[in-house]
Amino acid sequence: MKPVDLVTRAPNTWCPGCGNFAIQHALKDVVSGLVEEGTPLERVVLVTGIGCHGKMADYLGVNSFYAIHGRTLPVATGIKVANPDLVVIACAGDGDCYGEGLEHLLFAAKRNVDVTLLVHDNRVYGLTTGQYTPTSPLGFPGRSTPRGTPEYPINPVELMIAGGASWVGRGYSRRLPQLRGLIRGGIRHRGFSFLEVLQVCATFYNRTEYYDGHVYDLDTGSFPAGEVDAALAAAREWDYSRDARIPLGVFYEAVFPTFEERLAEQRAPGADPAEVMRKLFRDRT
Ligand SMILES: Cc1ncc(C[n+]2csc(CCOP(=O)(O)OP(=O)(O)O)c2C)c(N)n1
Ligand SMILES: [Mg+2]
Repeated sequence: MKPVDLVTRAPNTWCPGCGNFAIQHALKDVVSGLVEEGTPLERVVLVTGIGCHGKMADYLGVNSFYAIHGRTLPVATGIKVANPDLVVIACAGDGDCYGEGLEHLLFAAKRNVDVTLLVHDNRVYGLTTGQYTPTSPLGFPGRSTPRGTPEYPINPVELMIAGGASWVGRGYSRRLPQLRGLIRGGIRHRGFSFLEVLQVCATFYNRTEYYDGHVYDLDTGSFPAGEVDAALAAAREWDYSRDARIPLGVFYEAVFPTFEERLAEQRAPGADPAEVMRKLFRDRT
């Protein structure tokens, strides 16, 4: 199967220059690579939220589910728990996932459900034409904040490391080869993979020049991806408002049993609940 086989015939309504095109290409290449390596396409499921990013469900020829705004992760979690053999990928927006769906994000990390989440972080409500989101910078002059938002943004990479996500990365829609590798790494990781993708919104918040001039790659050779303190320090290098270098790559990676594996252990015929709990406690520490 060639990557292009996964592009549907649905008319594409993303704006010219939208970073979603690159994310779509990266995802398409990675999924077709999985299929070449032997994963049947029927086992891949894409769940999206509502927003420009959500159109990925229309444009990628894989089994997909359009969740409602903010509810991408509960749907993805349900699919994975019901059928752990599936490869579940979720595409969410920053408004979708860091605003209305924030509690679901924290719970997906806490549970360590084996889902790969890509957040298309254009730092704006794209589909509803330009309101500020939780990652818009201080002073963002959006449609709903013409005088500039007086709120500080959240730093989702920091939040996810602190929230217990077992794989945390950041990519950029104009660094395509790296983005492919990050998506592949997130899918290979057994557990919750959180991939923040800085995405150019060509129409409402075009940060192309800024990102191009500030991103750099974490040194994968020497960066200790299993250490929370080092990961947090790297995540804090840029706070989504101030002028600073922006690290890209894998910040954190740890392996421990997934939500669905723990559920299966508890429910195994003849399992002793107290012994299962003792084992789970040992596995996590
Ligand atoms: C439950 C619910 N709340 C709000 C909306 C309105 N709504 C649709 S898309 C959107 C914002 C999308 O922004 P984001 O998630 O950042 O996605 P983008 O369009 O930027 O990709 C909102 C608020 C909705 N459709 N449903
Ligand atoms: Mg957005």
